[in-house]
Amino acid sequence: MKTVYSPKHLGHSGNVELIAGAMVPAFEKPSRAEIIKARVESERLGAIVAPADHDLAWAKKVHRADFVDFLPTVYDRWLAEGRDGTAMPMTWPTRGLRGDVVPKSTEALLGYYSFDAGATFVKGTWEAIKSSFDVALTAAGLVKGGERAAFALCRPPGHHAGDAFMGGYCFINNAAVAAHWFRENGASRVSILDVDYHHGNGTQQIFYARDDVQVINLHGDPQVEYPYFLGYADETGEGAGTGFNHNYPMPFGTPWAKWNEALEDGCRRLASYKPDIVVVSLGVDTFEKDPISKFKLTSADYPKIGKRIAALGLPTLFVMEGGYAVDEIGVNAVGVLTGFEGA
Ligand code: OKP
Ligand code: ZN
Repeated sequence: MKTVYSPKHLGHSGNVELIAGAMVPAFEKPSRAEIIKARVESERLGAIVAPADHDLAWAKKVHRADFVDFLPTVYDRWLAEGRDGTAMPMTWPTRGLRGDVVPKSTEALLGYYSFDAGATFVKGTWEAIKSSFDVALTAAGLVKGGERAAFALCRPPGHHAGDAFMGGYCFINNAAVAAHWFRENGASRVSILDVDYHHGNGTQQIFYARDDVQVINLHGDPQVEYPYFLGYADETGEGAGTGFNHNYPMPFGTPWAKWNEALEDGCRRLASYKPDIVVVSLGVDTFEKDPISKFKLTSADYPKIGKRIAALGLPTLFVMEGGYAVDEIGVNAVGVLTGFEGA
């Protein structure tokens, strides 16, 4: 399968994050995508192609327009307020505060448009966000054009970003944008299968009331794992979307055998929905050595994930999400793809 990749992600670099009370270099760093790209090459997965420029109107189909328009302005506003380094919010309009009024200061706007401090900006961040969006839509175009599968090597990731909020390293929800694009380009039904360790709260929120995009999420139990405030099994959709959202929260320490039971159940629900396209939110932070996650999958398990997804027999778009064990991220992510191809 072809991989879509852009070096423009490299400018989203040098930012710090707040984790467990300390400022540290962000775990979501450029080497992640570079190592995956190198593995795509050494495994001869297929051609690596550059993305084409796409209109942000496609982002505004799943995100609020004012949110999308804010993103390119963030870092210049931050500098204009006399700051430098990493831009991040520190105040949020939670219960008891005015979440209905758009503020003016950059820090306040960052809080208004975020659910945590984890979507941080440096000078090259917007260009990286835009390239990640272009990568997803270019790869979607390959699948619509008849390829059985394509790999969108997106960075930054997207699945935590919702209609008008960013967070958790995510800004534009690349998988959601692509899923909706398929809906407007010939697909009647699209399934999103999110195998990242963290619940894809943004993807769930975007499609929660829709019956034309099914969302299936396998992840760490939100009672104890980020993003904490969404991802429970009783969240099954609302209105017309009732019955089209499926969550599989799992405890710390979950090994392949247990995780695979959830994958099987998710794939069974997916197949019975009879989608025209599958969009896989591909995170490999389920890995036993991931520095911020607590599942126990091994490198030998990733090809099995790809093989199971291939058995669905559907056109498939893989969209890169998380994975922070950088030394093994290429082996694990590309392992899913070669497992798919070999099946
Ligand atoms: C993004 B993706 C909790 C820290 C959480 C944010 C993690 C974002 C993961 N102790 N930090 O889903 O891989
Ligand atoms: Zn994750």
